Amino acid sequence: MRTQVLIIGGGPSGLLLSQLLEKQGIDTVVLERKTRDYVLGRIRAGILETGFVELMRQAGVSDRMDKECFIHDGTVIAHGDEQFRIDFTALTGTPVVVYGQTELTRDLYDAREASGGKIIFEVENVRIHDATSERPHVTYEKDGRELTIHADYIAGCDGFHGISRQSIPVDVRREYEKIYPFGWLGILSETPPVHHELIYSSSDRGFSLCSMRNENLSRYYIQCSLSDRPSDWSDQLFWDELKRRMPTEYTDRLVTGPSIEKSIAPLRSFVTEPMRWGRLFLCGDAAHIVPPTGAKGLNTAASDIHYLYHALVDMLLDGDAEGLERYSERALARVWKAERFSWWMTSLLHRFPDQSEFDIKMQAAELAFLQGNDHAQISMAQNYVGLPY
Ligand code: RFL
Ligand code: PHB
Repeated sequence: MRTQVLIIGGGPSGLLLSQLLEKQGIDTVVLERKTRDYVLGRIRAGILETGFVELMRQAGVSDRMDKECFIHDGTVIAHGDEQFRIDFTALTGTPVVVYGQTELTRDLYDAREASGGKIIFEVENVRIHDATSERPHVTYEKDGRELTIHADYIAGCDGFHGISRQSIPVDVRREYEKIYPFGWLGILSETPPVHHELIYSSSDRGFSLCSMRNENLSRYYIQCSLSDRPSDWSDQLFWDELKRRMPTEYTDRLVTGPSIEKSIAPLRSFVTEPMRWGRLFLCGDAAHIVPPTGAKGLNTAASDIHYLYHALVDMLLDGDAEGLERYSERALARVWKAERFSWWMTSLLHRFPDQSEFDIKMQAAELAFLQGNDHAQISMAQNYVGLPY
């Protein structure tokens, strides 16, 4: 088989790239290790920058999102019993959009399937060959048979644990990493959200976040120990701990109920450089990870897709290679800013095991400064709603 762009990974990055390219008449094949239902079972991002929403519109897959999403003009930041609101729209002219990664991925799968898109599920042993030559190809196994696809270009959209990044020789790759000494325990529950906007809370007992998917579906997180297992936390224990970490104003209003999903995510910052090796281009979590505190992971994947999509269109339709040549540099310039913001929000709002009394005072002073200073709020809001592409 042969295709113009072979995409490894059928998560949001790979599907969005495939959908955008096919709309321009560029042929793609997507290889996905899992089943569609498995991919849709992963509960992840909830907050989209408007740049992402715009890409979904360009890809022609925004109808349901435009109807069902929620626009958030701001967010609440709480510390102890103090709280303040960052008004994104007043400070930057731009809100953020609440629409779950699960729904967005479902819309992308539906669109690819409706237009006969080639997505091959349950592939194993994907290997990239001759990425630095004019004729790269990929081999994989499906139902016990080995198959080969030749491509002009390969997009590595296979997430943090994928094979694309690992295919780049170690002497070419430079990796930067920070592991945080805690995780997030998240639950999804069919209850109305406690507040119409998100509440990010820093408390003596650790961080918590009240988020949502719709009027009757709430997403809550609490900072937990890396050694915790979801089974250590009954629903009752989770709700009790969440209440202790929220401002008391909200605890009486919190509607609790059975969790329909419960999972723990470790927190990590990670970047690999460069994001290109010959004809292989890395996108999204395959190249970088952020802790979820700034809601930047999926949104940074989207900016990679924006740069790569335009670069591939310029090359394949007009023979202009400039975008591909500069892809890694352009993508990384934005990635590092999202890394900085996510690290900053994480450092500001969590309790660290080795924190001194001084460190805690520094966090409190920084929160007080953010609360009282318009310039600090503008900077936070600009980063949260998304820096320009
Ligand atoms: P994904 O979603 O991991 O998809 C990669 C796909 O590749 C497949 N795959 C392979 N396929 C073929 N061959 C192989 N060898 C393969 N290896 C892997 C996998 O099965 C999978 O289907 O990466 P992608 O597409 O780059 O998307 C990235 C986002 O999923 C991620 O950045 C976000 O979920 C991060 N994130 C958030 N991002 C935001 O922008 N806003 C948020 O509010 C937000 N909240 C979150 C988050 C991530 C979280 N967790 C669980 C880490 C909240 C949480 C709790
Ligand atoms: C979510 O709703 O899952 C969510 C929202 C904001 C974040 C992280 C996760 O910063």
